[in-house]
Amino acid sequence: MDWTAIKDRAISFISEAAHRLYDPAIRKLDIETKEDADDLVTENDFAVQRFLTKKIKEAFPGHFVVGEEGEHEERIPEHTVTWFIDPIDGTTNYVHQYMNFAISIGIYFEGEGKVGVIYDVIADEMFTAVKGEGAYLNGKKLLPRRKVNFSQAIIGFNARWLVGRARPGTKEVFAGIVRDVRATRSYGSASLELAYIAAGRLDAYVNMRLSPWDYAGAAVLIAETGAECTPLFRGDQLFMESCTVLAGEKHVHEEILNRCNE
Ligand code: 2AM
Ligand code: CA
Ligand code: CA
Ligand code: CA
Repeated sequence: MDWTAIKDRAISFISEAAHRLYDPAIRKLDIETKEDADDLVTENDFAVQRFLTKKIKEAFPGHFVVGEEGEHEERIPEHTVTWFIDPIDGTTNYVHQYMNFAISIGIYFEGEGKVGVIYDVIADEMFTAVKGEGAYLNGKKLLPRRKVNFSQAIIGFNARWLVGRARPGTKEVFAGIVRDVRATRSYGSASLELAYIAAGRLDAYVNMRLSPWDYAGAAVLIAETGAECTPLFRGDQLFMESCTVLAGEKHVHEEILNRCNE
């Protein structure tokens, strides 16, 4: 399989899809809520999902698509190339801030991440990776992550979720982590925050509950820069329905993992 060619197609699908998100005037149309009053979705989430799915199915009829705004009943067939797509990652930002939202694609085969493409529409930053070929930002190769001292680490997380969805004891552990690192950040788009680890802008990112389309693409970028992406709790498994996620430069990742699993 020519993963580089498939990556180039993914880039062109995303670039085309992004056009419908450029106009701030249409972004607030038809806002609905999902699980709770703060879990937003817009008509454009569905429109981008439909557009990408159509493009993928036309170009690669045998491939399987799993997307946030799609139907999920079907099991992923074995030996099938699977595209995990998040049509808008950071919908709250899309609605309220009109920055820091992305279109994310991760392409997997036989359980392995092969391609990751994440596009920050407003910043015009295209993060791409093909397994074994390195990770890139707007065509420029990202350097392998070098060791970061914990006391100098910048970590990203959503404070509201860390408090609201923590397991017993986790809040206290995180209070210690927040004290010991250099700074914390929260951008509100998991795929971008994870891509920032590959780009060296964040040294770790934690989320108490993500779905595969949130991190599938970024996990390929992260692996290509020698960083780690795992569940936060030992024994959990990525790519289940929803999962905790801890990604980071190896040393920082290990420190957080150890503290959370003691
Ligand atoms: P979304 O915008 O595609 O829903 C916000 O901290 C980040 O978590 C976003 O990347 C958001 O993706 C993701 N997320 C995953 N599940 C969510 C949920 N139930 N409610 C809000 N954000 C969610
Ligand atoms: Ca959502
Ligand atoms: Ca998402
Ligand atoms: Ca989404």
